[in-house]
Amino acid sequence: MTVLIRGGTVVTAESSFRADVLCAEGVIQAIGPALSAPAGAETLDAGGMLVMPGGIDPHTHMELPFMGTTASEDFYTGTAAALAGGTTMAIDFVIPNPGVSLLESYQTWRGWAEKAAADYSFHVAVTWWSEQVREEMGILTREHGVNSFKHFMAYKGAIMVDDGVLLASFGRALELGALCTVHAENGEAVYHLQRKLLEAGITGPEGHALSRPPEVEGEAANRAIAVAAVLGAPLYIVHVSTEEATQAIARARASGQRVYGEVLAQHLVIDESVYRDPDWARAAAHVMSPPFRPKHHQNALWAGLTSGQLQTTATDHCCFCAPQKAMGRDNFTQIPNGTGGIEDRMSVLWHHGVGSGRLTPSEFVRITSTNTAQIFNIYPRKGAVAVGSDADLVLWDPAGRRTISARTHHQNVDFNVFEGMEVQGRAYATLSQGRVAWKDGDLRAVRGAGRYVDRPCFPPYFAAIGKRNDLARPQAVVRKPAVHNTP
Ligand code: URQ
Ligand code: ZN
Ligand code: ZN
Repeated sequence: MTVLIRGGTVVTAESSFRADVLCAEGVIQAIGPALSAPAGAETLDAGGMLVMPGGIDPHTHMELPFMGTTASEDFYTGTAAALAGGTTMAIDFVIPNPGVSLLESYQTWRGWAEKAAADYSFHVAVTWWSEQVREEMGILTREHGVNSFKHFMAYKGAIMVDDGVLLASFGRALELGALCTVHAENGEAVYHLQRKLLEAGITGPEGHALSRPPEVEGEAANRAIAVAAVLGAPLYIVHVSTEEATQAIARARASGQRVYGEVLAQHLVIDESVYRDPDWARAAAHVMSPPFRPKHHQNALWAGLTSGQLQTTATDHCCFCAPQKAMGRDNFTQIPNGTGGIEDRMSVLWHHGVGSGRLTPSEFVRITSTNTAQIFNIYPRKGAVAVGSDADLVLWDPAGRRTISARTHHQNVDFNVFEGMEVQGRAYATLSQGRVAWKDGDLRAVRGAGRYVDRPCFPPYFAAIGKRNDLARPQAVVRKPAVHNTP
């Protein structure tokens, strides 16, 4: 398959420039003015459009077994919907139940993901600790291309881990050259508040937000940062939703600590008023953790992205349909947590980010693709428009308008948290491995075409960390043996 993208403006994390792009055999073969189309090539007219690296979503949960049910989006439908929105790769999560082998769980998730229509990779969650976990982390990094390990500081009684596990696991990951990520909410505080709210007779979705106030995220973010600092380990905090956590990350980064922050498209534009919706199902459809926040937190998150204090954007795409959400009809703690967004992230961020002047087109590319590729060490294979990079590209129509709706989206869920949102900026065409998978409303996703992407350990920033830790290493003090003057 050879595709010539003609007449577009290439936008990278660094710059924008007019150039044609020639793709063949799954990679970018040439970039330059007035390229000629080889015989048999498909030519895409990109006049008036931007040619950007395909979006990378570093946080999804396709077909996740969770809270007594399974997320409704599977690896095929979810990656197909991603392609329709200009996202060409997802990094999903292997989440072993406590006590279950990480390696066996990884093989299970690999099996599920074989149906994917676009490239994918996996963070692996450390949900318990033992010598076996330590050993399997090594095998996963050495033999399976895993370079990131997730830790849930929430979900007490299920997948939550304590500080002892954080210390052991962060230390092990540091040895292996792998990055640790955290879901930063104080799970003990959430559990305590859940009990108090239920005792007070608050059972509706509003209880979910009340049980997870911003302080619960702020405390956990600070604690995870402190644990990482003690060990000299880098840290990545997923779905940062509050001013408190944003400030914690900014303080850590200002001190020279290597901490990265991720923001969900949903948390940037939806606020906690959704939980006061008189319609129970609509309120419950917004139950996710961390919950949607009072509006002022959005300003902090946008400022974090504009200033570079927060680096990546994601969706935490974890979908549950109305009957599933209704499992918590009488008790908000039993509403499966999760919302979707993988198809709409790019449009929402372009409209509210670039359209509002908060982001330049290059900054948009940085936070939707390039930063994620660099942090998870798959750059420039991914997240770049460069000769030799994978031909994962989006032809972005900055003038294209659409109204987001569950009635028209390709996601396998009966609700869209951005329902009714009118956005300007849309994917006109999406190339995955150099093949046109989406073009002007025509979805040509191929089940099983997606590849598992190995992510090597020791990203470039680990070398810097190694030097910094060596400098900080405590030196043994050699003392002369005490001399005792015998009386
Ligand atoms: O916590 C997560 O990231 C997973 C379980 C998805 N659910 C959610 O509410 N964010
Ligand atoms: Zn989470
Ligand atoms: Zn998640």
